[in-house]
Amino acid sequence: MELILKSITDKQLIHIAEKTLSAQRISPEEGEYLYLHAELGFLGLLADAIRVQRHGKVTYFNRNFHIEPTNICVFDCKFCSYSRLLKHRNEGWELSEEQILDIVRSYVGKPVTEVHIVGGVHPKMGLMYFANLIKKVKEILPDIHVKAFTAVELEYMCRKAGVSYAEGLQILKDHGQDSLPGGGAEIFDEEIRAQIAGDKCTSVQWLEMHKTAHQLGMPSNATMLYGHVESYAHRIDHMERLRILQDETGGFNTFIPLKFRNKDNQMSHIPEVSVIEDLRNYAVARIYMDNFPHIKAYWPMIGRSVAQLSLSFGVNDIDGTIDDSTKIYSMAGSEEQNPSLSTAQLVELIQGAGKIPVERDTLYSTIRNYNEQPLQEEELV
Ligand code: V47
Ligand code: SF4
Repeated sequence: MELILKSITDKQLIHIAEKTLSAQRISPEEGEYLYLHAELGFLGLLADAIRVQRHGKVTYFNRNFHIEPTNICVFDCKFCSYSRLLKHRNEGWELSEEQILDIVRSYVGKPVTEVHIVGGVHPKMGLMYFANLIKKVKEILPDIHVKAFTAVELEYMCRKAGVSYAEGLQILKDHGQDSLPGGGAEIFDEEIRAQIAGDKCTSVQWLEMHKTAHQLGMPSNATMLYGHVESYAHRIDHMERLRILQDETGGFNTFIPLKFRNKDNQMSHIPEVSVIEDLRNYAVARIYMDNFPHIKAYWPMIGRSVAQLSLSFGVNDIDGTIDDSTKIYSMAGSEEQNPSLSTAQLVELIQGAGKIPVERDTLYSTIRNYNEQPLQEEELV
């Protein structure tokens, strides 16, 4: 790294690299400077140095499945290819409680550790409906970690039920919800948010919901939808607001940059950014988010090859086996039309990138290191 720094003539970049390598936080201006002036190679080396310091070659994944109870939604986010507005509800799906529980039952005896439950915001599926559903999920799979509901869904549920965020989250926690996923954050800048997701919860509400969850002992993740109408300054502003909240609560596990995909939505006229931009973005996120332990590349959205590349640009987690149970990205144009990888395929993908595959639970406790305990023949069936 030092040799490479000597070949760089931009003093500002050298200063940022020195700060980063000595574990000093970079400022929003420096973050924006990286986006504007740093080459992919430089960003990759810096982000990888942080990754190696923190995680060595370890790359985490988990064994999980998704449940999407409905894609009928009262909101109208312009980038969303998945939802069907209430007025087009005949085109959407709405699983009954029994159908949802049947999905859960199909995982009895399988080695999954997490269920991820998110969907459209349906006016008839309220706080107590979901609280009771989670209780029933836990009756079927008592050891499963329930990561459920974005802050957008939670804000609506609490508003409709007439309870505070703390009261609503406590009810869900008492019924078995363990943590929150990171969706619904999009871009916090109020002007951009108004253009792309004007009718759902505000940025302040999103952050308040996660803060309240952390105070109640429910950890969470955070996402950022990038590569549409936002500028680099907006991405830095987004990450800065998260970094400040993380300093206060320490409740975030993972930061997940989500690339905007442009198929079949109201923003289809906006071209998607390049793979180079995806990798630059992962690297800046790793460098900027110094108090986030993990950076995740969500492979169903960027595809397996870019997920492999991202592991050299600061990413140390590639989510889970998924089991073909999410439609959000296939409907938005991802190259992954049936997102499902077996454990053997995930392990191979990570090893193929020269990293060490480690299966984790939702809270990043190690379940198994696959270099030390390789998959056995009988586990491949
Ligand atoms: O909030 C919707 C995004 C998110 C598009 O916490 C789109 O572990 C790109 O948050 N192009 C939901 N993105 C998914 C999500 C998530 C996924 C995996 C893991 C975790 C976690 C969270 O999907 C939405 C929105 O930002 N999204 N449409 C689209 N066209
Ligand atoms: Fe509804 Fe979520 Fe789609 Fe927005 S992103 S329209 S809140 S399902």
